[in-house]
Amino acid sequence: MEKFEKPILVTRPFMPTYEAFCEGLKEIWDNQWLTNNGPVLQRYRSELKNYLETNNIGLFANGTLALQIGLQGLCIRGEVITTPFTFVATTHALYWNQIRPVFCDIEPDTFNLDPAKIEELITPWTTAILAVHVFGRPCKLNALADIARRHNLTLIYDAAHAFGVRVNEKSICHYGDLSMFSFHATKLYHSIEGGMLVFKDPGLQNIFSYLKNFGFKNETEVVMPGTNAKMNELQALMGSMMLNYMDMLIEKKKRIYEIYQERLCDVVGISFSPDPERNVDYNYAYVPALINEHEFGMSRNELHEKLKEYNIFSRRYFYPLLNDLSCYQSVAVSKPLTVAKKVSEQIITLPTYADLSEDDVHKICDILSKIRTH
Ligand code: T4K
Repeated sequence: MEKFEKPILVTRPFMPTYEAFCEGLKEIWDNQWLTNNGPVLQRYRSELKNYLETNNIGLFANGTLALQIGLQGLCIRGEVITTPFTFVATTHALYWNQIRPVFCDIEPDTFNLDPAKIEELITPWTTAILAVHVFGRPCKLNALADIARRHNLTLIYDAAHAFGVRVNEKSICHYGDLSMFSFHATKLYHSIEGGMLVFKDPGLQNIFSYLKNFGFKNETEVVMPGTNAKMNELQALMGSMMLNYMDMLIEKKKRIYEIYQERLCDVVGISFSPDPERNVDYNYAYVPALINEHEFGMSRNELHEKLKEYNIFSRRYFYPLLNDLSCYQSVAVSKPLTVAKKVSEQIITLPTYADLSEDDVHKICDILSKIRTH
């Protein structure tokens, strides 16, 4: 089988046309206003409020800074129960706030924090749960809310992958005390770089605004030692334009996901998570698959390398587990992370992006089947 002529990457950002973006840039040039809560950002914030049906949002330069500021604004301290199966930024945000991460195992089907394993990790120092909707799959929202309520813990979601996901016909941002969304270029929906916090307590609005702008309350008053985490006008323009494409993007990614599932469900050694529950409108942001080495006849790592021979660049999101990274090896792990370890060794995320053609998805499936047979 022929290799792809051009590299097939795990993702490519969707973009409005060059002409349309330039048209939008005119307003920014006319305004001579590039950042610091400019008019395009203000308009974009209103659009997002309508889209998400909430007033309590804050926009940031990226998701990592948003999460750091979210934790800081909520005054989270001590220990936070979180997942080791996520992007490094989740745990980094805890560390930047001098919070100790307590890693908890995950569920084998959703790859999200396992609610059944959280309570045994709660200590007098536990202040919050930081769960991640991994690959946009919603966590067990009711179970987590119940644990948080019974133990008086703040419930925070890293929803970096979950923009566009709805549960019970409302945006996933409405669950928990605070959710962080990443608008990075590699996400289904993006603003080049960007991040958003959505929160329950409207009183946090001012605190987040101060924290992302050096702590300025007005020209002369600095009320807290903030940082610089502002979203600029070009990011806001991209984010605003991209909102118009949300339905199309989800539809395209859904079709790609379905082709992979239909074509690969019979390939021995490759498996997918069960479909999300019926009350979930999923965003199909990623295509994660598990490779069972014994059944597939090749390890996940070998497959990841083999695909490169065909010019296909899959990714191993998320491997290694965070507790195995050199920077987090000193974090004590008190309970086994058996499921997380296994998933992290078997996971492979396959290419998916809006302008990946259906023919190319079929070809990737043909190549995977061929590799399995040989
Ligand atoms: N929490 C979670 C759970 C997250 O997944 C993330 C970010 C965060 C927090 C933090 O949010 P941000 O601060 O990033 O807003 C990528 C992204 O950089 C990162 O945003 C994302 N998660 C993570 C899962 O994936 P890398 O290191 O894999 O990116 P990179 O540069 O290797 O790009 C991936 C693929 O996309 C490559 O094949 C190249 C292609 N690509 C990339 C860019 C940037 C393009 O074709 N065009 C582009 O412009 O981390």
